[in-house]
Amino acid sequence: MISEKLQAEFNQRINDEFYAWYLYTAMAAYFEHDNFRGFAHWMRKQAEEEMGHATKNLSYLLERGGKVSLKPIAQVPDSWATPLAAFEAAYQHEQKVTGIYGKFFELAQAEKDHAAEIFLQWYVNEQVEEEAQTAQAVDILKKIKDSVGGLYQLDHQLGKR
Ligand code: OFO
Repeated sequence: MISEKLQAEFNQRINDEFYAWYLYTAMAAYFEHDNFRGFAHWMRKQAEEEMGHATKNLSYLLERGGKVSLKPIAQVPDSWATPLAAFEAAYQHEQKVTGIYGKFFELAQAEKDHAAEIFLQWYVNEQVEEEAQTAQAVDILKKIKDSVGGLYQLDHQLGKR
């Protein structure tokens, strides 16, 4: 049986991951509206991943005999000033999530819940990829600056995700 403390944290993580799904869905809609179909496709794929992260936590909490309690999902923005601003927001979001899972992992260690600790290692590792891919897009967009050609080339590339 999982502790009350960890149960509350798992419920919060489920909410965080649904929020991430919401955020990337909003970004996909923003890009599609602006006819950046490749960026939109990339964001939709990312949103699907976030839904997977949410349900992975949810299934685990149930498997451990915990109670799932779904909270409201906070509102997300509906537009960003530029593609760079959107990817910067995505990168900042992922950095925040990395910190959250780091603290959660430490809590599982403090609670001596070895099973939860091992389970959470997956998220700690996943965040390496989550940060790397958004950081890479930010870096390229900064290099592209105002080049429309460069922007559409990246749009095409990310559309292959
Ligand atoms: Fe769930 O990794 Fe991004 O937020």
